[in-house]
Amino acid sequence: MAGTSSARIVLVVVSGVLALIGSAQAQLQMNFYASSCPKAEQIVLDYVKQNIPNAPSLAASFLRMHFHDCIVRGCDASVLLNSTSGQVEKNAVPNRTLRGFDFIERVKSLLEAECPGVVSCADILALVARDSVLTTGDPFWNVPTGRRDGVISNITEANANIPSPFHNFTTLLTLFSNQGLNLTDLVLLSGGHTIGISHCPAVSRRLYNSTGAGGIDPTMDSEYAENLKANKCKTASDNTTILDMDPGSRKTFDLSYYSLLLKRRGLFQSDAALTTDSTSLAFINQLLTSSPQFFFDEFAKAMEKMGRVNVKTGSEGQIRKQCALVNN
Ligand code: HEM
Ligand SMILES: *[C@@H]1O[C@H](CO)[C@@H](O)[C@H](O)[C@H]1NC(C)=O
Ligand SMILES: *[C@@H]1O[C@H](CO)[C@@H](O)[C@H](O)[C@H]1NC(C)=O
Ligand SMILES: *[C@@H]1O[C@H](CO)[C@@H](O)[C@H](O)[C@H]1NC(C)=O
Ligand SMILES: *[C@@H]1O[C@H](CO)[C@@H](O)[C@H](O)[C@H]1NC(C)=O
Ligand SMILES: *[C@@H]1O[C@H](CO)[C@@H](O)[C@H](O)[C@H]1NC(C)=O
Ligand SMILES: *[C@@H]1O[C@H](CO)[C@@H](O)[C@H](O)[C@H]1NC(C)=O
Ligand SMILES: CC(=O)N[C@H]1CO[C@H](CO)[C@@H](O)[C@@H]1O
Repeated sequence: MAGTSSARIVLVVVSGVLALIGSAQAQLQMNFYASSCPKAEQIVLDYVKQNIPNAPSLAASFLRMHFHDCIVRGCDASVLLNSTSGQVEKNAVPNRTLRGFDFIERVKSLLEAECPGVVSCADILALVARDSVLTTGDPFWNVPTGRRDGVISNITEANANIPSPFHNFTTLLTLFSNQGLNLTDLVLLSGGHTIGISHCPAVSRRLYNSTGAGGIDPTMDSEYAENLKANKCKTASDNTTILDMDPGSRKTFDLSYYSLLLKRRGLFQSDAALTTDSTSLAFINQLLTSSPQFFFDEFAKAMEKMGRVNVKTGSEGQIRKQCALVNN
């Protein structure tokens, strides 16, 4: 009896240690490429610093691209893959407005020249997103590295997992929870909408096809809605006009996104939805009554957490040679 149970304890201890080793291997770490490609992170940063000032609007696109990558099959650069079938994530509705794929590919080619086959596209995207947002001033977040690239990209999964601007709070929280992200992460990461642009189709329904007067969504500030109809989305079918996500402050990472939400001037139903849940609303109020630095610090934690979603590490996946193509 005693022999069996001590053997059992040994087994438990041994498997515990193995699990620890396993999970240690499976973790991202700061400066993962320190010995395999010491200049990697500097090369990314230099390229971003040199080129984002010529195309500053790409910073927002990379932040969004990183999110779309992580929320479908984990942060594995699946969003970057091309296909001849037109059935990859890139082709999914929410991805049609992503910009900057060629920029990522150019960073990749610099890193392939420096250390071939070492730095993953998933890490490159995570670093480019962080470094390019930092060109707006704030915030900074840690990007532990060691992600590996996936080999599958599937349009159906992108359409199913990427939240839509028409989703309500329950659906948004479900989609985030499916990836191990919680309500706090949902509110903080939605704060990414403090920078960048959108197009009319994401908001037309709220302007032209809702239950309120003139087809306006009654949960949207009517003055804001009338203004968008008069000056931006002049017809219900406009699919080209660009809108600021955070009018007046789309280039600055700040709290104004949350202030607008309380004024019922969130652009999408999904933005407005954050005020429909009492816990979420209380957190928005907390953000607004704290210093911007509190938002930056919390946002940074949420970004680091998002960057760990279902990552492939160790010997999983591969290190692509080109970000748009699986190695053959
Ligand atoms: C919560 C659910 C979310 C929904 C429903 C959503 C939806 C959208 C939509 C519809 C656009 C406009 C696309 C266009 O028409 O061009 C957009 C833009 C953007 N989103 Fe989100 N998003 C969500 C969460 C996030 C998160 C978590 C981040 C990053 C942390 C993010 C960052 C951005 C950025 C930076 C833009 C501007 C992109 C640009 O300027 O090209 N979004 N989002
Ligand atoms: C894409 O994913 C969907 C849903 O998981 C699955 O039914 C479909 O077979 C996948 N497509 C391919 C080409 O693997
Ligand atoms: C949210 O949307 C889902 C899917 O459209 C729907 O089933 C659900 O009833 C909605 N929830 C609320 C609270 O409106
Ligand atoms: C969400 O997770 C973070 C840790 O990642 C935690 O600090 C926060 O309290 C959680 N929020 C909720 C609503 O559970
Ligand atoms: C208006 O909304 C209804 C119900 O949501 C939908 O069936 C219809 O297709 C929409 N019309 C337009 C022009 O978007
Ligand atoms: C915009 O709408 C026009 C006319 O309906 C259509 O031909 C075009 O493909 C649409 N463009 C996009 C980007 O969806
Ligand atoms: C991937 O597709 C884009 C857009 O169609 C194209 O510009 C790019 O050259 C392709 N990349 C590769 C490596 O084939
Ligand atoms: C950036 C990108 O790849 N956009 C594609 C999104 O999907 C549409 C339609 O499937 C393609 O035409 C775009 O090229």
